[in-house]
Amino acid sequence: MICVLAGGVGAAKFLSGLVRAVPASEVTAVVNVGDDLDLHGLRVCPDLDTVTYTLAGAVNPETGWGRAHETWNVMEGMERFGASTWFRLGDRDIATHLYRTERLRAGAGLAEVTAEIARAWGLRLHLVPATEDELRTMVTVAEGAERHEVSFQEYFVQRRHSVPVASIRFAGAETAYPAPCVLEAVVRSEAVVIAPSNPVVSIDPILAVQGLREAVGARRERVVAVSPIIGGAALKGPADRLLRELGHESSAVGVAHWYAPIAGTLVIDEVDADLAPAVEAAGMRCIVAPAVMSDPGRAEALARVVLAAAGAPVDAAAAERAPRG
Ligand code: FO1
Repeated sequence: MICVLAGGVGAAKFLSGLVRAVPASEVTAVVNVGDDLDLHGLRVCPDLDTVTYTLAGAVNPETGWGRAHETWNVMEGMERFGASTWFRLGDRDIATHLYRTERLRAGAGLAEVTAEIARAWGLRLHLVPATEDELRTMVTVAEGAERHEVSFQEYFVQRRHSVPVASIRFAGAETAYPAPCVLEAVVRSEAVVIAPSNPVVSIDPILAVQGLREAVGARRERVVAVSPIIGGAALKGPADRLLRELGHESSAVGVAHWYAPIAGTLVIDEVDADLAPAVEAAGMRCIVAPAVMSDPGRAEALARVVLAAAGAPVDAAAAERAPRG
């Protein structure tokens, strides 16, 4: 069993590669829920849906989130009423939020509903939210002289993450407990992988769930992180700026300092090869490999590097069975 701590787009790409290297049924993805929001009476779980749609081959390839071949009739209708539509829900995407909300209202837990949705898409990996309890990433933004706290999506989407961040907190973390099977996946897996997600707002909200940071740290020698910062920049999203704004170096070395307490190995891209000594000086074993997942084959190759680094067996037969390309 391989346990992967996952955020959104980068993690989804990595998982697509991982399930070509090992049987999907041996993968448990523990996914961030700090981005979740209640909108128009619906529960929206962006990172869970991004992983689901990507692995199902149904994700919008341009954006990396939402459905492919989407239409926006409901959003147009809502605009007529003057409803807020800055967070855009496509017509196909809304089915997921309707179903999830209906099931949650019927008393089902988010883990159970997530498994139903994954199964409906034919996914064989175990997809589980980090917690079923309320946990929300809150961002204090510095707009001009004043600072105020907004929700993650008000920062990420409404403000296009273009405003400086003064601080981040995970509301509800003190009373957020691991969802069913999460702790077991972390403790019993042969390896724990920190996917190339945003360390600040995608991975840390997972580690903020009670007991998870400790459980991962206890397995440090079997924990392998993949740097989402390549050449000092994030391939997508604000990870580089957030690290800087929060006083860290926006580089593979900054990521090493961020993860060193809980992960024994960091995989960095070849463009950062000269940083390997500094990563090792930060206390992590450093592995240099192609980390830009520009196609499923490269994502698979990266996953194989990570598995080898963790000392986890790769199922060659699964690779043979996996569709190429
Ligand atoms: N990102 C945007 O930049 N604009 C949107 O309108 C938007 C809508 C949206 C709807 C569903 C969903 O699952 C994701 C959506 N995202 C949108 C992306 C989302 O903000 C990010 O994927 C995560 O929250 C960060 O990883």
